[in-house]
Amino acid sequence: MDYKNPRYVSRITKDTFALVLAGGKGSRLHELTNWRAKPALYFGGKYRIIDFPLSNCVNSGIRRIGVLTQYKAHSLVRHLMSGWGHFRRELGEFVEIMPASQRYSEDWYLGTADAIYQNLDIIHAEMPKYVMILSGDHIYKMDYGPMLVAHVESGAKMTVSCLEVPTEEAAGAFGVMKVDENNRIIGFEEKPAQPSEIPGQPGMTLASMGNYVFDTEFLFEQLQIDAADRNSTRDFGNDVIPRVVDEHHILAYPFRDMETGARAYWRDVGTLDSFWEANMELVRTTPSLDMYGPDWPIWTAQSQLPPAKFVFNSDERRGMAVDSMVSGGCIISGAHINRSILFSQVHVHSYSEIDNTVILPRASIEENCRIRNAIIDRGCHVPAGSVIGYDSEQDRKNGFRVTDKGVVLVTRGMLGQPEGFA
Ligand code: ADQ
Ligand code: ADP
Repeated sequence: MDYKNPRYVSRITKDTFALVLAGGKGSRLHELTNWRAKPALYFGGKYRIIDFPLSNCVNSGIRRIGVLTQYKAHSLVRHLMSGWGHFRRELGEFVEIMPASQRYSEDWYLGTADAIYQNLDIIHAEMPKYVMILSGDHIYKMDYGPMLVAHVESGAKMTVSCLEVPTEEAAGAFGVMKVDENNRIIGFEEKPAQPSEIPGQPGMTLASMGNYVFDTEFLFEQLQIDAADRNSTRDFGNDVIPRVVDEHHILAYPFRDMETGARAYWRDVGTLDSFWEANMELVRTTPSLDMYGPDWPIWTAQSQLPPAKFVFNSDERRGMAVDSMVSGGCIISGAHINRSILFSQVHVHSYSEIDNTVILPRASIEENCRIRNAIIDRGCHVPAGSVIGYDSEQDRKNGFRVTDKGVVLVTRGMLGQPEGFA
């Protein structure tokens, strides 16, 4: 192929079908994922995590997208329908929801490879040259075009995107690979307790991001082999990748910052602490994730809401927010908000003080509350005078969840209010 032709990359992205895996449970997020799948988790004041891989696809020119859903998919489906339903099939563009629907077996999706296997006929009907399989769980901005080009030019059958991460972070958490001087993968282990280090870089490990490009024919062939293997857990990381690396040309694609070539921003917000930290990072003066630049917009579903409102209360006490992000439909009346993120339609009433807190949509904080280092779930009604985040023991007694790092999670269930609708 003529890679000097400027249409080269767009021809490859056009020939790609992206499948976003969005069925995961995210069990270390505890009650925050009781009613929603991890990809439906809120992030950054107005987004859900799934918006990041989907926006990456659209910005990269991949416009045939399937989202594989399973666990607690209601709020995810609602979000996809209201925010991502405007693509036009007649132009060859779509975002389609692909729920587990027992088309090939009596089972739900077993592992990630089975989730793709159960949709092979749908993929076949699209006849893409390449299939890109993406995790719906991560926050990052990535142009998938260069990864696809690297895949095509290397002649590999499959390409795995990877990052250099500290070895202690990788242990038990990520798939870990060894590569040769041409980035060909020569060894892969899923979540080893003691990951191997990168030669010449002590303390660092090459980790899989859980994003894969396949030649379509190779994917079909390997998924059939996997389905016939009675010992397989039907997972890409556990079964498919370790099986193919010895016999086939599998490429590692190192993901780097698009502009600087430095270590890229990528967050797996798998725990309450990392969820809280990743949100809190955004209210820094210059956060490492820039969502304000025009060149790589993150799209989302948004409702029609009035602007955020800040009011003096009747005693002339200012309603104000500093070092904070406040979304549409919020009303801050005589309350002080510091280093916090307020999603849409949050109301905070007089004499309340909120610090270092993430407040999800439609929560209301009544008068005279003091809240810090907390995550307040969607729709919580926090009663007047509540004190949260100042005394871990008291917080636990009140039924809230307190993490090792002292972040407090408050959900409707913990407040004795009706749950569900996430
Ligand atoms: P994990 O993230 O632990 O490791 P997994 O739990 O299988 O792997 O989740 C991968 C993606 O698939 C997530 O987006 C999840 O929501 C989704 N998913 C999980 N089970 C599913 C199912 N049955 N149906 C549909 N979707 C499902 C993977 C790789 C590692 C890699 C890390 C990076 O296996 O090698 O290092 O991702 O985070
Ligand atoms: P508080 O009891 O904390 O003072 P209130 O709910 O009484 O909070 O609201 C105080 C002020 O906030 C109101 O006087 C008004 O200016 C503004 N406000 C509250 N709710 C609304 C609303 N629905 N629409 C517009 N402004 C509102």
